[in-house]
Amino acid sequence: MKVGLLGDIHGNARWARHAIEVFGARGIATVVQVGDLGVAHGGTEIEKWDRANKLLRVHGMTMLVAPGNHEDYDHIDALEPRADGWIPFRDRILLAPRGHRSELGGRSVVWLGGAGSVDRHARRQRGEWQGRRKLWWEQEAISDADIERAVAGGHAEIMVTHEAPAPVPSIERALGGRTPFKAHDREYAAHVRAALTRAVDAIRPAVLVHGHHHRIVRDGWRHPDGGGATRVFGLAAEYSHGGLGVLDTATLEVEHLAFDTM
Ligand SMILES: [Mn+2]
Repeated sequence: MKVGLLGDIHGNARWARHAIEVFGARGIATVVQVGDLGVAHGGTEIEKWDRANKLLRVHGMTMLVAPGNHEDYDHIDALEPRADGWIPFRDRILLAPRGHRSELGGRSVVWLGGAGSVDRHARRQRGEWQGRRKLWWEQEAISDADIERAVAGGHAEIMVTHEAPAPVPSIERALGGRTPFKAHDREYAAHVRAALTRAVDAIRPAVLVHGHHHRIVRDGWRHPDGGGATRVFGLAAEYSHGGLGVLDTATLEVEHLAFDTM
């Protein structure tokens, strides 16, 4: 089974429509979106997501989402989960609660969204300036209860996350150097990443697919006891090379697609 992979889109419905057309042309029926979808509601957001949902329906496609750190979690928390656990943002756009389990092409999958925002301080401040508009949600952080739920089902072959485990050499290299972010926000983000890493260590998936770092990652996370490694594939963000990908569930290989793919 070929599964479409969609990186962070930050609410860009135009890029989402492009992705749906690309995957539709390849006969793909299931799209995994790795968070920072841009969940929002009210005003023009309603029609925007209704239209994206309609396009998914036209292509007979479903988008499965591991929510990120830039989502309206107050809205997500107000949605009623279905009997199978999926949270319907729309009937074709399903959000995975933290620790959700499903299958893709006969492979076991565990979903664990969330990440700590390194720009937490700036988002709170900008929200204040914009008339107390909410730009940061504390529910973005992965809690101990989230980890317990994720780990409870034991091993899974595939893990879909927003944040990446640590360390992943190519991500650490990219994060090195100067940063505009406050030390306590960087510590907070690292703390959330460490929480995710504990879950990955307990689940030990063969493959982990993530977003958040806005870059192509084709790397690995070594199991701390030296017993093996999880292959780590990161998707880039909207309008970038590697912002789209394809996972072959038979081989567990991931292909990153070029920006101009159609
Ligand atoms: Mn993002």
